[in-house]
Amino acid sequence: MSDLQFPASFLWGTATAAYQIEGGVNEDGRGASIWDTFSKTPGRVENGDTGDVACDHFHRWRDDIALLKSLNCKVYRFSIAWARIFPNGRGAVNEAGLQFYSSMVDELLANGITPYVTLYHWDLPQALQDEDGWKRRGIIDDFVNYAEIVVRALGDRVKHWITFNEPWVFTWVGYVFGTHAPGETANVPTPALQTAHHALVAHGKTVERIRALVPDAQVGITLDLMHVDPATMRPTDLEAATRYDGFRNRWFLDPIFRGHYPADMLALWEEHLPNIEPGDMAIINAPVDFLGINTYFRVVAQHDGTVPYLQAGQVRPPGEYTEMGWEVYPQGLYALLKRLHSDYRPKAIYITENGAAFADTLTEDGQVHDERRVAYLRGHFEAASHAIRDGVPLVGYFVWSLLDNFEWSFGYSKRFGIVYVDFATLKRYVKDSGKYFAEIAAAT
Ligand code: IFM
Repeated sequence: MSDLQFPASFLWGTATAAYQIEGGVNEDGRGASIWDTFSKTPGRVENGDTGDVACDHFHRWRDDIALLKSLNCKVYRFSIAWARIFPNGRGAVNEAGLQFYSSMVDELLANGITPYVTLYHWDLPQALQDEDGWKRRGIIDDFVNYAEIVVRALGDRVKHWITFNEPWVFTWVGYVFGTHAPGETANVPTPALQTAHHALVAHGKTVERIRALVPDAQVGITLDLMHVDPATMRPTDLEAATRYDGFRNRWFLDPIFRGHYPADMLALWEEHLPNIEPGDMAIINAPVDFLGINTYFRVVAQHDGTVPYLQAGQVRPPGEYTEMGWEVYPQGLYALLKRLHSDYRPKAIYITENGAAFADTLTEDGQVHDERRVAYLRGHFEAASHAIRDGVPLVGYFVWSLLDNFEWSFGYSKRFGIVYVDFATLKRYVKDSGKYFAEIAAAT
């Protein structure tokens, strides 16, 4: 089986997120989230799709956990919908929401699967967005309070916590580019930098709060990171690649691991900086037990004077691309892992998401022969195995995703699952990639 070598302790699993799979949006007292509002706004999501039903995981979670077990998952990463716990973002706790996740945790543990819980995977309660969402500094306390309630309820059994999923995405795409909820746009980076700063401070405070509540907890954050290559060796392109890396990677890594924003980016965005209060950077710099990385592609950057506030854009090298238009480039995963280890020395690294969207076909006998996804996974598993061989403390790998699901503004048009979902019947079919994953997970 090629040259895959993982230590016996390596943790294989899959990842999902609440809004993308749960459905049941009006059940058991759940409040509205920004993704309910956004997806119901005409023109925002392809085909008018919403998460109202999604994969109906809210009703089928026991079967889905059986599926995880059949795939030999040792670990499972899922997120909590804030609006199930606090329908209005804060105030009275909705006990039914806590009970839903508590039962899931029990079922996972009964099946020998360790839960990894993400506290925020983009579905902000709409009530908090009505108060300016992540732009308002007070949201930091709202988040910490929400996290505390969840951790108090589950922390006796859940020992692995991820504060945020991909803060770059929900701040830049939600508050500057406008193609994710809440759909705001700006022609300066300030709203992204301000909302990201609030999320980072909330992260640091939550790390400390979780440790105080659950002394044996492992706490980390998940960042969306990528290897960046320059398009040419011209100085302008080399500098553009450095800026792109600052924009996508270092703006988050530096404060978390070094306690300051990167100096070159502070200079570049001098006129657009967020309000930073005394003590904030030390809070953000709270030691984490692990770094989670979501990584799918590399970026090849070139100088582009037409791109405001960055003067850097992407080129599309020849090669293979997924349905998302993302380059298939496993060498980038190896390079990224090596670089994170040498530059930031996290105690442990998890790949908290990696996978690919391809156009799948369900055969009449219920098979999905997704050989391109199998090849994508094999290439990335090899890169991960080489990184471990070369000293990177990579301890686990969560494939994105368990199920085909609601892919945000693309609706159900992009399939990332290693299990196919027929959205007409909601029936699940394990794809060839699921079978391949199960073999690898069993062999480790
Ligand atoms: O579906 C998303 C997920 O919610 C966050 N990371 C990237 C995935 C694929 O786009």
